[in-house]
Amino acid sequence: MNMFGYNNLYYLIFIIIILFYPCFDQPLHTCTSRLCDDLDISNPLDIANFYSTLAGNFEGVVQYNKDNRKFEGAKLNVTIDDLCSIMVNERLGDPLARYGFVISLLLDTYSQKCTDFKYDSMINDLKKTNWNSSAAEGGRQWTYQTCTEFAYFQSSDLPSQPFGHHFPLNFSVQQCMDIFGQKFNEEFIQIAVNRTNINYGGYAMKASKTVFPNGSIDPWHALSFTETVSPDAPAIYIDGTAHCANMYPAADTDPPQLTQARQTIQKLIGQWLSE
Ligand SMILES: *[C@@H]1O[C@H](CO)[C@@H](O)[C@H](O)[C@H]1NC(C)=O
Ligand SMILES: *[C@@H]1O[C@H](CO)[C@@H](O)[C@H](O)[C@H]1NC(C)=O
Ligand SMILES: *[C@@H]1O[C@H](CO)[C@@H](O)[C@H](O)[C@H]1NC(C)=O
Ligand SMILES: *[C@@H]1O[C@H](CO)[C@@H](O)[C@H](O)[C@H]1NC(C)=O
Ligand SMILES: *[C@H]1O[C@@H](CO)[C@H](O)[C@@H](O)[C@@H]1NC(C)=O
Repeated sequence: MNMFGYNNLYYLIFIIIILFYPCFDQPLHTCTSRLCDDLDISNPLDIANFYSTLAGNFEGVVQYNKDNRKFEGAKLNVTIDDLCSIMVNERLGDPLARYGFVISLLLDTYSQKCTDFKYDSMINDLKKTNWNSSAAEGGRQWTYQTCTEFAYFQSSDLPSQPFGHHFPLNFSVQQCMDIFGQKFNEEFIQIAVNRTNINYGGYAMKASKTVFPNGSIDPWHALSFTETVSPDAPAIYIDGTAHCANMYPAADTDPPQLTQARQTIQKLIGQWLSE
């Protein structure tokens, strides 16, 4: 089955027209790759950011799969099923070409003309402290927390994954230093993470009247409690949902286990408030 339920051939023609329509007034190669700039292979930080940005297309879709964030203006309506139906569709060309279709789909979804992979432009954006800058929506704050509390970096160090190995841990460390200052180096971050674990207890955390909900397809669940350790701090591991699914408004399309999780959380909070 394909994304729109049409016959595959019509679907292919439709996709080609949609994707290449903006190309008709420019050289085809600049359009099919849809890069904002030419890639300078002698610039390792651009290369790292290029690979990291491309992988980010998948990371974002997985993290936010089928969530109910529309109410807050979220534009992402592409799902894991959509990406998989493109990646297994041999009519779209070899796997690299299919990856290209995924990238185009995501650019269109976010109303972006091209992939901006320039390291310096990313750093300059994340340095902006004005409340009206795009980094103020959370990108800068989250990055600061990774550099000073968590180090939850999305790196390419895992050996068995398909996105290449060009954005290792030190690429994230480099960003901390370039955005916030040279003192935010690897040693600083390690000390900061140790401090966080001492403050909160890490996996030996002594929490009470706390619920730990997580979704099974949200990669972030790996950092949480997915099994109840203490009866006064239950874990709720929701089968088949993505990041923070239980925190968004309910919808008729929600799977029953998500509805159930919300009810359990509500009951627990009610119980704790009445104690
Ligand atoms: C997803 O959003 C894009 C851009 O906002 C829109 O053009 C497209 O029709 C939407 N697709 C679906 C399946 O809702
Ligand atoms: C954002 O705020 C700054 C400082 O208040 C102002 O100079 C700038 O023009 C604003 N930019 C936009 C895009 O509104
Ligand atoms: C990260 O480490 C790799 C391998 O040791 C090295 O080639 C690269 O230059 C380093 N990158 C940064 C940004 O320090
Ligand atoms: C951080 O904690 C780990 C584990 O307890 C320890 O091995 C490491 O030496 C600590 N590192 C720093 C920089 O304090
Ligand atoms: C569960 O995992 C933790 C650790 O990664 C995240 O911080 C939480 O946001 C997540 N919780 C939900 C509701 O998705």
